[in-house]
Amino acid sequence: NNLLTGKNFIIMGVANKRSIAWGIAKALNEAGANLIFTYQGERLKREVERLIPELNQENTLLVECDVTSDESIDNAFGTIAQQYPVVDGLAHCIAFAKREELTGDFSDTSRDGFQLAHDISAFSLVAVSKAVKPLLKEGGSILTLTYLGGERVVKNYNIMGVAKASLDASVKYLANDFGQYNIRVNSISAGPIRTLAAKGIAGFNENLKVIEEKAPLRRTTNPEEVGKAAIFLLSDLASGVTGENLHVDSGYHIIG
Ligand code: 0WD
Repeated sequence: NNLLTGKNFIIMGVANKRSIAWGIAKALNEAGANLIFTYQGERLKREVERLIPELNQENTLLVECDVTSDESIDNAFGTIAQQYPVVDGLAHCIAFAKREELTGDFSDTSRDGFQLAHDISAFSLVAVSKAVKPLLKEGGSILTLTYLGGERVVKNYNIMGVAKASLDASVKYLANDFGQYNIRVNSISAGPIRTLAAKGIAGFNENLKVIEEKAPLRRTTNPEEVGKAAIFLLSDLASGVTGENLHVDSGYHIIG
């Protein structure tokens, strides 16, 4: 389909082919969008470079952006602005917590681990939203990825759950700030998907088994399904939707 032909989208957080960001990239590519990728460091740059030929993109812009650094964010969006005066949207697919804090008691979270998880997983959305706003000259759509562990207690998700709660609230405040510029801000709450980030969470495989047994669709979610929902939220199909969290989780969130 040609839903997004001629539109420019920034995708942050492709680490490898299993990344949810890559599922979103494939869906946006399929819909005709031009893609701009940001990566965290040299190692991930090579990974993204290897993947890009799978898409039918021309001259894809690849920009380094470490979201823990204001300077890196400024440089990245400055570089993007030089090549793309107008951007139509951004997918923020970034999170991090210390592995040792994704197991055991939440009350054992360190000050440092608490701050780091919030900085990379929640504040980064605020910072990149501010940075991309001047490029969204014709309105636009910002999308982030969240998880059920921010709405209720999910075993071992711990500090990442608390950071996701902060991210979810940030979506609402950003949506309210930016609505007057016809910029929408939404999230997708994805069901558990086996990715690099997910490997850090203790007991992740058991969690997948529970989803297969209990979710209304009786199966886990895949990145392609998140990609399809992303097309909706990032396109004009969702022109009336902002501050929303769309669960793409085989329906698991309704199960008590
Ligand atoms: O089950 C899952 N996998 C779910 C993931 C369920 C629901 C939500 N999510 C969320 C994650 O919390 C995250 O927000 O989806 C988002 C994408 O995560 P992913 O696709 O599961 O994981 P991954 O492929 O590892 O991508 C996350 C990436 C990083 O990868 P690594 O694994 O290298 O930390 O976030 C990026 C990095 O590419 N990232 C950063 N980017 C810029 N600056 C930084 C940073 N400082 N730190 C991490």
